[in-house]
Amino acid sequence: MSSRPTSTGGKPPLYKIVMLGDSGVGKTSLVARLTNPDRPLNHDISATMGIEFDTQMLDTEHGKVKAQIWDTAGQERFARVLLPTYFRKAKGVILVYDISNAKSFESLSERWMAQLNDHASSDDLAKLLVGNKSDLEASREVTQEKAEQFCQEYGMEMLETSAKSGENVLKAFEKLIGIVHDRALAASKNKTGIKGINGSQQNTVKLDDHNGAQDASSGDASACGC
Ligand code: G3D
Ligand code: MG
Repeated sequence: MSSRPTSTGGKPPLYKIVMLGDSGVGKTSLVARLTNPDRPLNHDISATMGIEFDTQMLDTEHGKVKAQIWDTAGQERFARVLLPTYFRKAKGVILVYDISNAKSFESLSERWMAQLNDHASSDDLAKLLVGNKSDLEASREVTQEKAEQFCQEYGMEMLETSAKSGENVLKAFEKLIGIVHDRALAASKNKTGIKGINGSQQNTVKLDDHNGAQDASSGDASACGC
């Protein structure tokens, strides 16, 4: 209905989103599949510690936006001290578990949701639950019903993906970024109110630039503050 694009012409808004979940669930593979869809899954993660991010242009119902996707580089146990940096100015989070690993699903409520609430104002973050490795149906340990219960409890939507086959990978990122963008547009409308009528498109980008992750729009790691 109100599908007026808001980022036509100008610079597309940039939103930081973060990947969360146990080691081995496929976070890095999902990002790699999105940003390099033709690359085989066989990635070589060097022994880097800390955080890395990649940017990707994505389509939403209301125009193109740029997603800056942050991922823990290396072992998640190093992430604790880096969590404040990790969550700083994030607008969305993808909570990933492995459908063939019940423990990775339990970790979401036992560990990752708590960390999320400790370090980010949860209301400000759009969240998406992703059950990865859907190609491993024969070894499934987490039913869709269980995942749906989780979603109801924490107020989010979910998708099952396979970084291996590519199934639903783009859809998952587009879904989250769509929610993030809609929220930003709504917030921008509220903030600009009547005054914003003249230049709402410009204001959308500017407001987002102030609140978002614009400093690193070039993909320059120096801007991440880590
Ligand atoms: P992480 O970043 O969450 O720690 P990785 O997870 O992306 O490093 O992936 C961990 C392992 O799971 C990798 O296997 C990777 O190839 C595999 N993997 C990731 N996504 C999928 C998927 O959708 N399906 C299947 N079958 N495997 C997947 P290795 O053997 O390299 O450790
Ligand atoms: Mg990883």
